[in-house]
Amino acid sequence: MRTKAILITGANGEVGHGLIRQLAEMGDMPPVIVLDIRGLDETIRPLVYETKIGDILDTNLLENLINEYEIVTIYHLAALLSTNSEFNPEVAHRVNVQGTVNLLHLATVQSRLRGAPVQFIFPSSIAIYGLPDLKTKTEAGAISEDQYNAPTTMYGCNKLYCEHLGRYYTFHYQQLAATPAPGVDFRAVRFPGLISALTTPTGGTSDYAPEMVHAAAQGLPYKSFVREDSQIPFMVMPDAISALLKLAHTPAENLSRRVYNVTAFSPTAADIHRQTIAAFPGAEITYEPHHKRQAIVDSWPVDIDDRAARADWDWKPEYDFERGFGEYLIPRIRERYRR
Ligand code: AKB
Repeated sequence: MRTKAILITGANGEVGHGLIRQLAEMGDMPPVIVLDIRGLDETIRPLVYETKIGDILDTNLLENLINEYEIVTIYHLAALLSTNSEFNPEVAHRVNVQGTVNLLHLATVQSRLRGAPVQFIFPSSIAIYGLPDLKTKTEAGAISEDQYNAPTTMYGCNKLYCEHLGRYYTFHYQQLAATPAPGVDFRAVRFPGLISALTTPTGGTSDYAPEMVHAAAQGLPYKSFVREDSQIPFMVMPDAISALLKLAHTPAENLSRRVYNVTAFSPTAADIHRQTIAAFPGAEITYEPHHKRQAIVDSWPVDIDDRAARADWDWKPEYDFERGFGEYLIPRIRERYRR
């Protein structure tokens, strides 16, 4: 018989680290298998049942997974982020979209084999939003899921399209077949910028926030690529993991939608600077805005309305800006760089 399992793709990324640790602490979960193109960091490798080193574009590898495991839930975290995707948009499309289609197909095959929909948990992003100018961004304030869906990056386009794919695979897959397949149980959160104490981001445009704090903690100078007044929503990593797990454990009948905004606080780069200096007084932080990366950040909303998530699955962040820095980020980052 196949082993029942949870599959995490892109497990070696920032969210993957946090998710694996949290799932391991929960204990009463199916074994976790991970798929990552770079393997798995040795600090978390003991926490998973098996590590598969491979590419989500390798359909043979994915088919073999079906033979080995009865996958009941997929956390599909593998993606090229917004800045990296702009250097090679077609590669980003292949990884972010075709990779997701490959995983959605795997999920439909597994759903048919087990006679029940496989849960497909997908991290979307505020990158799916596109505000046309700063005046509109400021006046719009906290926007809801269905406003300004006009991304200006390949990554944002990829994430928005994958949200629609998830809805299709959940409600309309092979709708003309004589006996339609059970489909999948797709659910997505649109993450704001994420700040982790344990890992540093790779290739995002919201990276200025974690980069600033991690540089200061190491006594390194930091040159911000955005202006001081740049403002977008953020949350600390523990709340991001909590959002994924709460959404995954919510009965489908409670969901009024399949894509939800979640957020915690919306600091300016100057606010982050002030918190960083308070923790690391000697920190050397300057500003040299990168015109094009700044334009991406300016196209993202100043805040997002997460009332639907709060209503449907009792979402609320544990950490606001002050607590996020004072009780999570600074103590854990100090500990990390003290070693
Ligand atoms: C990025 O900056 O690309 C990501 C995101 C906001 O989704 N961190």
